[in-house]
Amino acid sequence: MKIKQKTHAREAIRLGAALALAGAAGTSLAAEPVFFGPTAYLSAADIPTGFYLGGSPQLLDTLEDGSLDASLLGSGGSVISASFGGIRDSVDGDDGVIDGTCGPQTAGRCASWFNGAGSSGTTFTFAGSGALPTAFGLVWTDGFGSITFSATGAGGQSLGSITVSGIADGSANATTAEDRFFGLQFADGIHSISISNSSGGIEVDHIQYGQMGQTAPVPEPESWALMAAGLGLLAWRRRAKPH
Ligand SMILES: [Ca+2]
Ligand SMILES: [Ca+2]
Ligand SMILES: [Ca+2]
Repeated sequence: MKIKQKTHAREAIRLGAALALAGAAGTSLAAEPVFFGPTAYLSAADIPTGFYLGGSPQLLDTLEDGSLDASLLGSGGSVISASFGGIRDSVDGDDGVIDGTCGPQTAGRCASWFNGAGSSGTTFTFAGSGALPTAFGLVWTDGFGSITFSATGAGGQSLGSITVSGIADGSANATTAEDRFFGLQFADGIHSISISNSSGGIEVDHIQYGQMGQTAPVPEPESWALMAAGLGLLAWRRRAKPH
């Protein structure tokens, strides 16, 4: 009997921990910026799972029509296409084939956005009608050094930034294995996103926005196991309770 009581006490502690975890998951529903990336991106199929509600953006601007969509205001650079020659670097799939490049070999295709001064950065601001996007991202396709991605909210407030290094391959010849998606979800609305790199020019593509998908971080597998154990114990206790 004594041993059994001890076991119950231990299980009660486990149950308490599981419920505390569940509570913590609940509080994460409050609006906080969630950064996505950098993740490899060769076509729109590489948009991270859960980034958009329903899986698709409201706008995905490949820039292949030679201009930035009217719902976006771009500063720091401009759209470049065939006339720019061999150093333009578009998302790989924009020429219809994932083959490690999207550049000068494909006439009339493979447009991107280029800013010769990467350290001064490039900003895309939502200028459309209607509600601000709650998921906003782009694909960095070329540059040197470290990369910084940041965003602002509805009131112009900073939503934070991430800086990463070790991604740039040092080639300016439209190679795509280095290309990375950067994005941000923020339930209260995102006004603009900015990206810069520490030296040389910067090139981006697939500027995109929509409404955010997944609204809370997915618990780690151990947390799921613990919660399942807690719920299982609850069920057992209900069954075991004398009537
Ligand atoms: Ca290609
Ligand atoms: Ca493109
Ligand atoms: Ca590249």
